[in-house]
Amino acid sequence: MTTTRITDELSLEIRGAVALIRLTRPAKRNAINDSLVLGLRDVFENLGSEVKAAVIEGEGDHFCAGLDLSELSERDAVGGMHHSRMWHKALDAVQFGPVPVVSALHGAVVGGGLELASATHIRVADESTFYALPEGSRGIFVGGGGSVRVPRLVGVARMTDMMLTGRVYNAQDGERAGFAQYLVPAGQALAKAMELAEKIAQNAPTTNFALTHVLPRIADQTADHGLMTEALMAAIAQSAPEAKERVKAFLEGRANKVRKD
Ligand code: 1HE
Repeated sequence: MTTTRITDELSLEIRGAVALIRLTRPAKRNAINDSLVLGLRDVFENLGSEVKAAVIEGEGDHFCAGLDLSELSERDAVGGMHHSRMWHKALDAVQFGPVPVVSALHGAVVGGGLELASATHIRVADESTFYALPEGSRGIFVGGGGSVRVPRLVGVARMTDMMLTGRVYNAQDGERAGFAQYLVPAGQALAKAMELAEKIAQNAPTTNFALTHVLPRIADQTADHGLMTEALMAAIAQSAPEAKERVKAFLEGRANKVRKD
């Protein structure tokens, strides 16, 4: 296990085939300043080929308090647009990077913290988690991809309500609404996220690519175009030697069966 400090606010630990990326700014509730957002982009653009899956977590009592509001006041409109585009690049690097990403959530997952979580592919929340978009009450708007990604998780109506009224979702309601796919007891999000990431790391790389890069594009296409993209991806996936070997293993009784828990 090696831990590398990426910036003052971010560290990277390699645990076998899983990269564990940690927000390390607990005194400021892991609020995301420019250094942190650029660090996130750099980490995901430079993961080594030994890494097959990643986990993001936050140090301290909260996953992330969103944008560092202390950096907001100096920007004019043009500066604001470039700042938002910088977040877009960084969170695109998370969503469309080389590996599937699991976020381990606890405490506040708010504002830009929710935007970061929604750029990951699987969200595991513990019972202390809460979700909010306080941008509405601060007189601002989301700028880190939230208007694109959050409605895809929970719908436009819920996001509108959260921003207009300041509504906060607790962990249980948040899971039901679709913010997280997994809900675990307090303190267990990281362990569950690592378990899932280790499993994901064993998938065929073509499958992981199809799910992280192709599926979201298909979801944005018309049905007719989506079905064509699906056919192309299906043909590429099934023609890979690894797919043939995995199917053969099942037919010969050497692979796992599907079992309910
Ligand atoms: C911060 C930030 C921040 C905390 N920027 N400094 N996000 C928000 O509007 C959420 C603002 N934060 C909160 O509501 C609360 O801090 C929490 C619920 C997350 C945590 O509460 P608590 O009681 O544990 O901590 P605290 O005492 O409020 O904060 C501890 C310190 O962190 C304090 O600084 P200190 O120097 O007085 O110790 C806070 O000022 C600091 N801090 N959150 C800067 N966000 C790409 S666009 C995205 C747009 C957004 O994300 S807007 C939403 C911003």
